[in-house]
Amino acid sequence: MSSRQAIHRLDYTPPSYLIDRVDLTFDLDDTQTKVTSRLIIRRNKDVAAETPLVLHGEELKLDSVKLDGAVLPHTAYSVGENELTIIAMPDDGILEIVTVINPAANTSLMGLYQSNGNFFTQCEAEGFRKITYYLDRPDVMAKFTTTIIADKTKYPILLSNGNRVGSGQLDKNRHWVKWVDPFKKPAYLFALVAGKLVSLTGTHRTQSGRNINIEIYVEPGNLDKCHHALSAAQKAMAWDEERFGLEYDLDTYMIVAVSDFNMGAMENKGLNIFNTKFVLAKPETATDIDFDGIDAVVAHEYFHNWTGNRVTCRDWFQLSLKEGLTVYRDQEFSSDIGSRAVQRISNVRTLRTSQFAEDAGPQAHPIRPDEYLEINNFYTMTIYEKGSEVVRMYETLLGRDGFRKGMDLYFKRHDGQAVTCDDFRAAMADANHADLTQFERWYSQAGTPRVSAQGSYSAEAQSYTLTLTQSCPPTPGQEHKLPFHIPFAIGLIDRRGQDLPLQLEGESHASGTTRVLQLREATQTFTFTHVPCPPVPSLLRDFSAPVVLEYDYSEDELVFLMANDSDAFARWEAANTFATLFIKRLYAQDASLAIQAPEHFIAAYRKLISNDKLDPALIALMLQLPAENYLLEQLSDVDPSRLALVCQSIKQQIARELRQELLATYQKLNDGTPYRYDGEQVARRDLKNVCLDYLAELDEAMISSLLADQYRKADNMTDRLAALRALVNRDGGEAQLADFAAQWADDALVMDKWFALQATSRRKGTLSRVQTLLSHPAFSLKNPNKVRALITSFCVLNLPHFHAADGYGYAFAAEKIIELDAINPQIAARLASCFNRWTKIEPARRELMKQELERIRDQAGLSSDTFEIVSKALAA
Ligand code: B3K
Ligand code: ZN
Repeated sequence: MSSRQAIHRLDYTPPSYLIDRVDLTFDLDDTQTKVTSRLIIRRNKDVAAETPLVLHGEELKLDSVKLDGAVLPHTAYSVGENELTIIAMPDDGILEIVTVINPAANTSLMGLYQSNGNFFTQCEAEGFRKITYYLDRPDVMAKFTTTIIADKTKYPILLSNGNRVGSGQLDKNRHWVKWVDPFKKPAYLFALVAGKLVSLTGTHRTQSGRNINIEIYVEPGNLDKCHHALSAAQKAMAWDEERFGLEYDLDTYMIVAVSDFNMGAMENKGLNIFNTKFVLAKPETATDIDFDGIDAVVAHEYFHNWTGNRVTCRDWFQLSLKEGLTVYRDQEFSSDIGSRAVQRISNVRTLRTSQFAEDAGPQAHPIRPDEYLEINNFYTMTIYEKGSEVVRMYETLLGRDGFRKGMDLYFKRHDGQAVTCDDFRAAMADANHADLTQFERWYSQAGTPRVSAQGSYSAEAQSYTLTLTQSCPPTPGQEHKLPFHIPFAIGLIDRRGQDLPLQLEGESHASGTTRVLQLREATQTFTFTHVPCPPVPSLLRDFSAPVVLEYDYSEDELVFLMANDSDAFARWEAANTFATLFIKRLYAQDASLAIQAPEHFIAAYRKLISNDKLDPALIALMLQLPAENYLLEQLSDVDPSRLALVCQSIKQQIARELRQELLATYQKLNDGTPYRYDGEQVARRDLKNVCLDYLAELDEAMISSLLADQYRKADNMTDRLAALRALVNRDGGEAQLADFAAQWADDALVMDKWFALQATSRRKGTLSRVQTLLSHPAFSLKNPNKVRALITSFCVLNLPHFHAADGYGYAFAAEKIIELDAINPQIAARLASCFNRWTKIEPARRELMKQELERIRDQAGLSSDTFEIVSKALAA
């Protein structure tokens, strides 16, 4: 267990020593892998202090240390729990360190570990120190050479970063392969893979005419599920050349899929390692969402080659420098290869449901945090998703060309360096001669700003005046906030539903129908002239800033915007705002009163379902009620069971009143077309399955057979799973669940879906079924995908069962967090976040949640990962 010492951003000092070259030799063995590391080290001349050389290391058995070829006596170094100190390190020298590690016993999935008998590594953020002693910090960048020695039968494929430069046979059926990475890199980008793997290969020809080999490695039997990932890599390479002028820099780009992995994927130089979930897909096993996810994650990891690898982070506080930027890039990629509007709405929905909650809770932190106990806890929605919104705001403020100029300058200045968020902002400002000083507050202040808007129309002056006022609630350690620089996009719509040309006071003519206002003060007023009639304002178009908008729309105005707004995000937002308003009202009303959604909301939905001019995917998004977790954030002293009941009753009412339209649309779209993953078909399936989801609320034999039919006849997982989900929630779907498990028993990713469906079921007895499933042969607490499928989905998505009034849901979560903490602290800490919003819940349950948090906190030997999450939650 690492010590519970907070690390502070402002304590950063440059490294006292630098490493120019690393030569690694791995002699692979299940329990005794020998790692020989030869480091060419020199003192950092820019640092004055005469310090000893302190190398990081964790859970290592030190075998020997040599300096310039001579074995060092024990008096020349000291070994601590987490470091190796070379007491009198000369100004430069060659250090050779031999350590022995036990990959078979490594359940944390950090460092070198085994999965299904093969070897894999995960080094970000601080996993390299579990392989050998090293200066394991991102600002130490070196050129790596890696030789891997292993049994030839068990491990025919031996991979590492860079180019394969040699191979040969050894005695005892062993062989070796040598890899050289010509680019210097921090240790967190090191990777090694060894095992029995097969590969699908393809090529990409760059704009400058180079041929890149793309190789996707998977376990035998999975080759038929790699084609989508391969085409995703090809699309991503072409897109980055086209949009940002960035080409791949090695001759081979490798992706390896592994089933035991803590997160989605990892951008190791030239050798990306992926969770199987983001590689393996074919229509029978993967849903449309899975296919989208593969496109996004493959692109994300590939894009890191420039934003993360060529230009990396100086220290881990700068994590959003690479993550926010790379998420922005993958979102743009997905928008360009699919529907921009759908992509934007989906991203905003995720941001508001999960990141806004994080920003309002005990773990709130700025996108560039000031301190942490455990860096792995900071791979958060804030760093990634809000980080991406902050990058997007540069584009909104500077325009697409201005943003590109900033990116070009960033690479020109910093290629090969480890830099900070300030360096990125400076490149954007300098390339555009823009003043982005105030913009820095997006990096230093946590919390979601609120912008309240008030409009008034003057018939006499033919003008419309908008007053914007911003504020930001306190967050842990930050009581008072200063005003942000907020790009606020707006349109004005006339009574016929047409966008008005916009002319701000002082301008000589109108330009455009959407304008980005620059809000910098606490309160600012903007006046539009030449406005012929009272307009309906369309505010925060395209969600131009990650803020909460407050504007007192009437229900009529919301219905009007739902039908007329030319901005797809704002149009969806009108439906979302309307639904949120009345759900909150119905939740708060006396429990004995009937739960009835307003008639004109139902009427607006009726029109929407049958609108054949709108993209079906957009209709599908607008027809979905706000997520329960999003609603929970807007309430206090919440009774989660009542909230779930209100949402369910409204769904039933919509299904009853719009039965005819839903059924007609369902039948029209369920036309038996063979499955294809393309934009048009995905959109049609989305809408079809949203209709099905409503219809499943109706207790009718006809609907039962419709669901059973869809389950049976589907030629793809999207439709099959949609039917099964509805069946499981309606009547248990026992027959189909058994059929599904029998068919897919050997496909781990499909079984994850099977576990998740049951964990999120709203039927009685769900917790006890989840507990029984823990002993299912396909379940393992050591596999993060399984934990997420069965346990995390229950705790995060199943509001009524996780928050059962008897507290059994909470006790179950705590027990699993404690059990997991001993196996894999990162996964335990992630799961522990399900208690984050305990102060939002009504007093009786709140007390039960608090007791469980205390039980976890007081557990002997708790990891600093879980301790950090739980102790911060308790401090709320
Ligand atoms: N950079 C990795 C995440 C590493 C997480 C370490 N706990 C994946 C990504 O964001 O692309
Ligand atoms: Zn990333």
